Amino acid sequence: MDVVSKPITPFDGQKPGTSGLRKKTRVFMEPGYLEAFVQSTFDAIGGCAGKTFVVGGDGRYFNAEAIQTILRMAAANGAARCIVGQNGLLSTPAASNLIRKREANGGLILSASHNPGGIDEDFGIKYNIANGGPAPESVTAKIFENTKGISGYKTLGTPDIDLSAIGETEVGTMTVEVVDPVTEYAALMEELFDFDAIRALLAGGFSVKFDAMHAVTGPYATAILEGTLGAPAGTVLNGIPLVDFGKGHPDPNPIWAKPLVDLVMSEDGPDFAAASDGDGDRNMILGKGIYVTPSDSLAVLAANAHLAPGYARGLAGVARSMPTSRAADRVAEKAGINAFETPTGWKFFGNLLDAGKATLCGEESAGTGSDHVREKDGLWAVLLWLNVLASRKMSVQDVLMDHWRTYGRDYYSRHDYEAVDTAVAEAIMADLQSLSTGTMPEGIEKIDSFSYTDPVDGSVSENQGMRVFFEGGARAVMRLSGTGTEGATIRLYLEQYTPPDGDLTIDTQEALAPLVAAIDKLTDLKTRTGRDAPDVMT
Ligand code: G16
Repeated sequence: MDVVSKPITPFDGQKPGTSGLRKKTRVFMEPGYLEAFVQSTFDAIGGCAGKTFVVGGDGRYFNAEAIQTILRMAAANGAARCIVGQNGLLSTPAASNLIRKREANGGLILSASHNPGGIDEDFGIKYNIANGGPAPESVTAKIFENTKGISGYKTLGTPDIDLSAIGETEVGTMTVEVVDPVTEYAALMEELFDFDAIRALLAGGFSVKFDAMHAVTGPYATAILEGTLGAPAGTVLNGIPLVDFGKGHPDPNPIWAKPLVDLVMSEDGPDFAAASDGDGDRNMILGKGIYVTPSDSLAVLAANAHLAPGYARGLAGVARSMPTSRAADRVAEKAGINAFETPTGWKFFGNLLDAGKATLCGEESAGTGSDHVREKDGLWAVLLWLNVLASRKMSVQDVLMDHWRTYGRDYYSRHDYEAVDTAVAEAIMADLQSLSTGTMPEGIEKIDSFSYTDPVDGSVSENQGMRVFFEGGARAVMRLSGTGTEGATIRLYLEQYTPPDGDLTIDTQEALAPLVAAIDKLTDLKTRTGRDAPDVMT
């Protein structure tokens, strides 16, 4: 085996964000760019000698080429085995599951999640550790340090490996094992959920549509929903993964999955509909005539998870990211279980799940998951909802109303201002920070910057977003996205609680309008960004 050492000079800005390194595809295609990051990762984890990795991605443009580069580099760095999804495909939760099931040392996942794919769109890579979850900040910080001083990388001069056939191939001294991307994941879902009950629900005429958005969940949803559970053919929409996701944004929210939302809002729409994103870790849940916000979805699932066999023994606790609404906390309080508030980023849930402190986790950004893997999981959320509906024999709308009548309703929305000039965005945040000290403006109880101390390892993460607490209990949060690839994205998260005996059916944006006005007065957001309205409202 001829290991080749190639010299390179460091690239600026290879700092992993909320979820790995995300950049424009053309940036990743610059000679040596991907290699510099991958070698820095291998060096940060103490080398590859004798190790096993899982490698796969969401199938977007450059996925296939990047995997070949990674396999050659892993072999040259001494790895023993790489387990790769057939044709390079693995959803993020399926990759997490494979890392755990096969006791791999880690995994490299190629995705820019819900961002569009294509040569002029986005690409990304992240490293997951042996528990199947995203590398914690201690590891990503080391990777970034290494990128700054890197001088070369190791590779092999071998030809591309055929990833279309299941089986094993040798690359130098490393074995490449190509596996079916769906099999292990589907088996896990069958362990967790009452498939007989879901099958009976579907057989009884309960109609479902699942929009895979031309992304990676297509094969998973087709095999499980239409195959094992017997939903009619055509239940899965846009089920073939495409390198450019059909030129869409594979982002399951009411803007980018509008056709699906229109469908459930129509007279003859399905009883239940859902969508997942580029790499299969996000979800959107809809019922006939209703959109379930991710924060409510987490709370409803927390209150009902015991109806699924995998969670029948109850939950140890529920964790949510700080900007997620406090609906889940109300469920935890009533049930007498732990409630945790973490910074944005699934990596912060890893320790809580490993330590058995939390069982369910969720984020406002359409992510829900549990201790079955160490990533959020789109299709898992869909199956848990179906299990709950099969067991309670109620519509989505009735389940939600019943929930609000029990716990009250947290009216909630996120407003995004995208591609804002970075200096302007940073100045808005800095000014808000400076308002946190001194006399509070009228109507505001407290402004603070969220910082988190991990209850398991004691690590501290500071500056995780500005929180504004209003008199009367409303809350607004402002932070800059860590996943964008162009300028800055300002995220404004708005939340207003109404008790069970209050008005539970106000239009969300109407309910939150006074809060939007108060924040605009406080920050001058619209004038400073030059926008009349947000680009996205979830
Ligand atoms: C990633 C992270 C999530 C986070 C989301 C948005 O999701 O895994 O934890 O909530 O980004 O982050 P930000 O607000 O910083 O843009 P995904 O689905 O993009 O991998």
